[in-house]
Amino acid sequence: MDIRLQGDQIGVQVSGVDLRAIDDAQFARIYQAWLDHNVLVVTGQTLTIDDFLVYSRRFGIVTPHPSKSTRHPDYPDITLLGVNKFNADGKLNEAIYRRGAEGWHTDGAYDPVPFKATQLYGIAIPDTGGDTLFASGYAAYEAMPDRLKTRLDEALGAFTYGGRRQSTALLNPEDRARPPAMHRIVRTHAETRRKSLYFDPGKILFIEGAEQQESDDLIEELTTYMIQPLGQYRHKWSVGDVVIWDNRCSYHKAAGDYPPDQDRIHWRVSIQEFPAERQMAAE
Ligand SMILES: O=C(O)CCC(=O)C(=O)O
Ligand SMILES: [Fe+2]
Repeated sequence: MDIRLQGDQIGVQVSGVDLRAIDDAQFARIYQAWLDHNVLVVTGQTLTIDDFLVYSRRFGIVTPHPSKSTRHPDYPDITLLGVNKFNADGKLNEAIYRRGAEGWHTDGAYDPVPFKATQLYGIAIPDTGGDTLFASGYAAYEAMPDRLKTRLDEALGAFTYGGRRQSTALLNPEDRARPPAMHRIVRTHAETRRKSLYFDPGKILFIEGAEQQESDDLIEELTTYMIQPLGQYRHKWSVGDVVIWDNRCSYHKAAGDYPPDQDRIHWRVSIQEFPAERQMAAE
C-alpha cells in the first residue's frame, strides 16, 4: 500500500490496495491519512454497490440523501450522479449536469446531523473536464483575522438546502420547506480537535443573534476567507477511483465543465458521524 500526499496540505492518494480485502490495521492507516489531509483518493478499484457500501460504513453511518429523485432505485443509500442527464424532450437537465458546480460548499449543512463525509466512486469519466476541486476549512479558519475569530467563536449559523437563493430543484416539493439547521461556524473537529471555518455561502441564511445587515456583511466577509491557495487539491478522475472528503473541515465543488454528450457517472454516499464522534463534537 502506497500513501502519497497530493496538495500542499490536503489531498492524499492511496494505491496498491484492494478495498474489498483490507484488514483493520490497513484501514486505520487509510483513515488516519484521511483525517490528516481532508480528502482521500484510492485508485484502481473494482467494486460492486455492496462492496462500496461495506467500505463506506467503516467511516460512519451511511444515510440516504434528501434528493429522492436521484437515489438508486434499488439502493436508497446510493445517490447516482450524472444519470438521467437529459429530459424526455432531449434537453440537458442543468440541475443534474451542474450538480455541485454552483459554488464552493460543504455537503449536508442543512441537516441537524450534518454529513461527516461524502464518498464518490467513479463509474464513467469523460475524456476532458469533470474534475472535483477541494479546499481546506482549517486553512480558511487560520487565515481569518483575530477580530473575526473572536466575533464568531461561539456563533451559530442557520443553514437550509437551498439557502438564500432557495435552489431546491433536486428536492421533491414536499421536502423543500424544512426548518434551518443550526451549527457552530467555528467548528472544533471531533477527531482532530482542530478548528475550522464551517461555512457554506449557498446554504447559510443568517448568523444567529446578528442584525440582518451585520449577518449579511459577515457572510460576505467569510466567503473571502474560504478558499486559501495552499489549502487546495484538484482531483482528476479515473474510472475506479474512490474519493472521500471530510465535510467537517473541507469545501468542494464540481468543475461542471465536461462535454454534456459524454457520460460522467458516480455512485455517491452521504456519511454521518458515529454516535461517539457526535458526543466528542458536542464537548
Ligand atoms: O460531482 C462532483 O464532482 C461533486 C459533486 C458534489 O458536490 C457532491 O457530490 O457533493
Ligand atoms: Fe457537494
